[in-house]
Amino acid sequence: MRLQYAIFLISPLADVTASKLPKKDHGEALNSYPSGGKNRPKHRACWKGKYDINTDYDTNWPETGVTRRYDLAITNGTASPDGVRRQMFLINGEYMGPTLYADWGDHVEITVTNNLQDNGTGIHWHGIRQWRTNGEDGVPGVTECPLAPGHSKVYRWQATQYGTSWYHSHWGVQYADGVLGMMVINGPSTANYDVDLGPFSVSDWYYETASARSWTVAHSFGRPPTIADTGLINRTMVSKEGTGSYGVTVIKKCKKYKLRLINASVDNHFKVSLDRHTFEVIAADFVPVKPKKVDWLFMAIGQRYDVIIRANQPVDNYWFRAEVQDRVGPDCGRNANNGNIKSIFRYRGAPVRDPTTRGTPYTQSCSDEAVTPYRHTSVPRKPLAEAGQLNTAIDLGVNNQGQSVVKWGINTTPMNVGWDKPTLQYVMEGNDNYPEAMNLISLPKPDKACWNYWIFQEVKGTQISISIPHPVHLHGHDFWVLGQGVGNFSETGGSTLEYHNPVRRDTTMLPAGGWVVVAFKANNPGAWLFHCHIAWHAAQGMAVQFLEAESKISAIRAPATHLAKTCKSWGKYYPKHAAYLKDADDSGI
Ligand SMILES: *[C@@H]1O[C@H](CO)[C@@H](O)[C@H](O)[C@H]1NC(C)=O
Ligand SMILES: *[C@@H]1O[C@H](CO)[C@@H](O)[C@H](O)[C@H]1NC(C)=O
Ligand SMILES: *[C@@H]1O[C@H](CO)[C@@H](O)[C@H](O)[C@H]1NC(C)=O
Ligand SMILES: *[C@@H]1O[C@H](CO)[C@@H](O)[C@H](O)[C@H]1NC(C)=O
Ligand SMILES: *[C@@H]1O[C@H](CO)[C@@H](O)[C@H](O)[C@H]1NC(C)=O
Ligand SMILES: [Cu+2]
Repeated sequence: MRLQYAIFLISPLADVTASKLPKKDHGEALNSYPSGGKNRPKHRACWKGKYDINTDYDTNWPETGVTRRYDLAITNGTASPDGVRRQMFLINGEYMGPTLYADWGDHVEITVTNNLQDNGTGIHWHGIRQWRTNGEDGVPGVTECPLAPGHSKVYRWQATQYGTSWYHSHWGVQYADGVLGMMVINGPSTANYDVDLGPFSVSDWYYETASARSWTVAHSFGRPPTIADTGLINRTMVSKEGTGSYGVTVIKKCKKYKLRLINASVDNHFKVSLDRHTFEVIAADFVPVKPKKVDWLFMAIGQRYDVIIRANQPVDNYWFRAEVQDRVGPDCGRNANNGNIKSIFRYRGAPVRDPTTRGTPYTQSCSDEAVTPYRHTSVPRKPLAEAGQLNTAIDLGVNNQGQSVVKWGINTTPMNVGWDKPTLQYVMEGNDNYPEAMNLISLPKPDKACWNYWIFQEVKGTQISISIPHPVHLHGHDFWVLGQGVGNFSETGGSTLEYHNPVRRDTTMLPAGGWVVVAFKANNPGAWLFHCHIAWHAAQGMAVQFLEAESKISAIRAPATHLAKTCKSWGKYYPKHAAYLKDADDSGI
C-alpha cells in the first residue's frame, strides 16, 4: 500500500494523482469528499479495502493510521448571525466552530483551549462511540473536571462509525451560547449521489444569553417561557426586522446531492422540507438506514439525518423550510419567527431572487421519523421484569435560599454533579460513595453479551402537572429503540415491542406523558450519561449516568493522567479565582 503510494508520487502524473487522494499529511483538515478507494458516485455503498456499507461497525472498522488534528479556541465576543448582534461565545473567532472532517477509522485529536475569562468548559463529541476512551467524552463532573480559563486539553478518539454529527460544550447550557460545531465522518452510504453538500444545521435562536434564560426557565412555575426568537439554518437567517440574509445553496439540474442535516437546537423540534423536492433519508444519527422518501422530515434536538436530494425540478429558486411543530401543543417548542425560518436552494442558471414556491402541506407531529436500519440486527427477547425503570417528572424543588425551582428528576432525583470530582475520579480512587445526586447506576453484572433494557417513562409530578416530549440521548453507545408510546407502559406497551431489526440510534423521542423502551450493550467501560437533550431540562437534572464495567476502567486509555492535570488546574481556579459560582440548582451538565 505504502509502496504504491510512493510510486504515484514519483510518476509524471504525480500532481494530479496526489491531489485526488485523501490528504495523508497529519494535521491538515480534509475539506471535501475523498476520492480514494472505490467509493464513487455510482458505488456509494463501497468504501475502501474490505469495508463497505455491510460492515458491522460495532466490531470492525478501518485502521487508517491517519490522525486529523484540530485546534478549537473558545472566546467571549459578539456575533450577529441574523443581523442582530448579541453577546455570545465563539470558536476560533466564529459562531460555530470549524467543521471537523475525518474518514471512517481515522483518529481525531482536538486541542480545546478555554480563552473565556469567567467560565469553565468541556467539549462533548455527540454520538461518537468513544470505544474504550470514556475519558475523552467531555462531560464535566462525569468524565473530567471542567477546563479552567487559560487552559487546554487534548481530546483523542477514533471514528469507529461514520456519518454526520456535532460537538458541543457539555458545561451547563453553554452550547446554546455558541460553543458548538459540526462533524463529518466520511464513509459508505445506502444510496448513490453525485455531490456531498456537507453539513446543514438547523437550530432555534435566542437574543438573550442562555445562562440568563436558563435561570428564568428554572424559576418560572407552570409552563416555562421558552419561546425562541427565531431559528438559524446553516448559521444564517433573515430576522423579523429584515436584517441578515437567507443562506443560498447552489445546485445543478440533474445532479443528486447528499445533505447532512443536524438539529443543533436548544428547545425547538423542527420539521424540514425543500419545496417540490423529496428527501431520501439514508442515515439517522450514525446509523445507515434503508433509503426512504419523505416530503417533510421531523428532527428532534441532537438528531441527524443524511438525505439525498434529486435536482429534478425546473431551473428556479426553492425554499428550504424548517418549521417548529407548535400546533401539536405548546411543548414541541415555540418560535416567534415560525413560518419564516427558511433557506434558498438555487439551481445554477436561475435568477438571483427569493423563491416564490409554496410549501408542501403536511400534518404537524412531534415524534421520530420511522426508519429501518440497513444492516439487520436483532435484540434478544427478555422478560421485561429484568428491565430497569427510569421515571421522570417535572417538580418543584427548593434551593438553598429557600426559593422554589423547577426540577426534572429521574426516579425522583434530579442530577447534580460536582465539577471538582468527576465520576472517573471516584473510580480511580476506588471510592464508591457516590452522592445520590450523581444519579449513578452501576450496571448489574452483565451477561456475556451485556444487553440491558430500560423503560423511560414520563410520570406526573407531585406539584406541577405538565407532560412534555423529550429527546433522550445516550453517550458511548447506540441504543435500539424497542418501542415508544403514550400513557403508562406497564398498561399499554408490553406487547408492542420490536426486537427484530428495531431502530438503532443515539437520540430518540420520549413522547409526552409516555414511554420509550431502549436496549443497549453495556460493553464499553466508563461512566456514560443518559439525558434529555433539551438544554433547560438537562440543566434541571434530567439525566442519569451508567457506570459500566467499572473494574475495567483503569485499564482503558489513561483517564488518570488527564484527570490529574485538568482537576489540578480547575482546583486552582475554582472557587478562589472564579468571578461566578455554579448555580447550586444547575445540574452542571
Ligand atoms: C463575557 O464578556 C462579558 C462582557 O464583557 C462579561 O460580562 C462576561 O463575564 C464574559 N463571560 C465569560 C464567560 O467570560
Ligand atoms: C453553509 O454555509 C457555508 C458558509 O457559511 C457554505 O460554505 C456552505 O456551502 C453552506 N452549506 C450548504 C449545504 O449550503
Ligand atoms: C431540533 O430539535 C428540537 C428539540 O427536539 C426541536 O424542537 C426542533 O424542532 C428540531 N429542529 C429541527 C430543525 O428539526
Ligand atoms: C403504571 O401502571 C402500573 C400497573 O398498573 C402501576 O403500578 C404504576 O403505578 C403505574 N404508573 C404510573 C406512572 O401511573
Ligand atoms: C459563565 O459566564 C456567564 C457570563 O458570561 C455568567 O453569567 C455565568 O454565571 C458563568 N457561570 C459560571 C458557573 O461561571
Ligand atoms: Cu426534556
